[in-house]
Amino acid sequence: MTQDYNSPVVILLGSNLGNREQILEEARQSLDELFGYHLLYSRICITPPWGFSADQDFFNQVAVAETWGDVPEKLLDALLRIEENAGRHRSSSVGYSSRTLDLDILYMGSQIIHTPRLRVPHPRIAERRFTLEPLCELLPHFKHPVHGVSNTTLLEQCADPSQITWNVD
Ligand code: A4P
Ligand code: MG
Repeated sequence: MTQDYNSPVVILLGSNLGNREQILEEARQSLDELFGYHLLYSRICITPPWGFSADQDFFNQVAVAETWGDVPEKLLDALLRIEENAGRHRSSSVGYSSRTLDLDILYMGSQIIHTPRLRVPHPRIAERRFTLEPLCELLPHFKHPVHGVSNTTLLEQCADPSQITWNVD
């Protein structure tokens, strides 16, 4: 069971541009290749854009791997390459913009990482229902290493009013 993973690496997948379902499917294949086995995936949820407005809602999903054996920045580099392969373009405008694929590292076990390129746990987990809902599907009991409470508690305390729906195949 996922809850028994000692040091889970948790990644949030997000897409609100292009064929979102296909983009996430290809991203899952790339993540499985990167880690060398089939990761655990939450269901896909459909979520309104958080923090900006956009034409399409997001498809969000959480992936859990057992561990990452290399330096954390190498995982970030690999995720950036997967984003680029999905046609991700970063605009120079300030604020969020629509994207074919975004891969965010939510947790790397209980590590706390603050480097110029990487912050783990992802700093905005507690504020976002689009992150907490799929996260709780896989790791309800995992304790946030900074807040010291479980993902379920974070979700219960989350003030985000966003309406989340689950994608039905
Ligand atoms: N970076 C630092 N820490 C991390 C981390 N833990 N994981 C740096 C991944 N990257 C991390 O990211 C900017 C830089 O963050 C990276 O180069 C990396 O060095 P980016 O992908 O270029 O920019 P971004 O995603 O637009 O900005 P940011 O601040 O990462 O935003 P978020 O937190 O990713 O939020 N609404 C819904 N419904 N669903 C979404 O998925 N996503 C966002 C983006 C906004 N609203 C959304 C969603
Ligand atoms: Mg991001």
